[in-house]
Amino acid sequence: AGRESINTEIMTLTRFLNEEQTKHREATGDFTLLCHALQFAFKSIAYYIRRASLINLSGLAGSSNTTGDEQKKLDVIGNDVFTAAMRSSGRVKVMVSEEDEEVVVFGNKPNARYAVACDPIDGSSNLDAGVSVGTIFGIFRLPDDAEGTKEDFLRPATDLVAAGFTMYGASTQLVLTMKDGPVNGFTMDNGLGEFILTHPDMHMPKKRAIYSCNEGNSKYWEAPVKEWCEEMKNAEKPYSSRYIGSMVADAYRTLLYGGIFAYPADKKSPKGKLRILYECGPMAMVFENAGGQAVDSKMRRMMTVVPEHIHDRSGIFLGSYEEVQKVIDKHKQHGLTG
Ligand code: P6P
Repeated sequence: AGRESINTEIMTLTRFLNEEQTKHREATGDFTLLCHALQFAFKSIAYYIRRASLINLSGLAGSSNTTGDEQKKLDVIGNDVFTAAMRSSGRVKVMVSEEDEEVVVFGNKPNARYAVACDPIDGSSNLDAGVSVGTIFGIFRLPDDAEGTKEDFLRPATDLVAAGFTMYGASTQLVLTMKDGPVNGFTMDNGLGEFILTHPDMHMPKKRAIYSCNEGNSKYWEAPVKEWCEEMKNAEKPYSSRYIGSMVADAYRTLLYGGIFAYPADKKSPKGKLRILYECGPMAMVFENAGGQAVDSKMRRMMTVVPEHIHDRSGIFLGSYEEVQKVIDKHKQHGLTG
């Protein structure tokens, strides 16, 4: 009597992953171990991001990454933390990171059968402004005899066994999906130090009058993209525009509320800006598994696009099924199809 009603059945990420494993008879537990290492990386990065302003970790680190972006100290820390967690898991043979020009091969890991692509801190250019940033990741299973080379990553996102992203915002969110599986959202409970399942089996609204793109690029856009955007703005009930400039934040809102996120390839960025392996591919898998769709600037299903190089970029339209369909139909009117 009078006992505080406590929930003894909290579904933590740890418990979720263990229960996932029992669903697969053949599971060796390697994937579960890898996901626990991922979980630790997300907790660590969240910790450093939150302390950044306190101990002046933000600001430039004086180095720059593969694309010449000024690297912020947290970029470097995020990459080091993530790489260390993958190495210590003993289950990852090779890794691609936005912060490393070449693949990172983890030597003498006899049980390592996974390849992980990640952007440790996506949106980091917004860090000093307090905008939500996040980690985007995709996990490939390797053939048993794989050496662990960049060729292991030159595959379509349909090969991914899992993908997802975190968002270090007002709270720390994790969105995780397995191949052909549901999309599950977790929220970090700082008291418990655990991710808690708060958004089980996420399904996007089929349509929503919200568009998210950097219209500052519109003078460079191809005709179908310009027409698509103008039609939304001049609709009977005009669309709302929401653009944060941090992919994880724009993607998370689009996943929850519906709408469409677009970063088209254009005359300024003919190959697009966002990276196939650790931005477009993993996001496409999350959105498809949540009932949405994702295409590149040639209207090809994003999950079928194969990068030629590990840092290749692509245009992307990502969002509610019917909203992306509008872009596809507009391109069809112009005789451009996937
Ligand atoms: P723009 C952040 O720098 C990023 O890589 C993504 O997170 C974001 O969606 C995009 O670039 C923003 O690009 O050109 O609109 O500033």
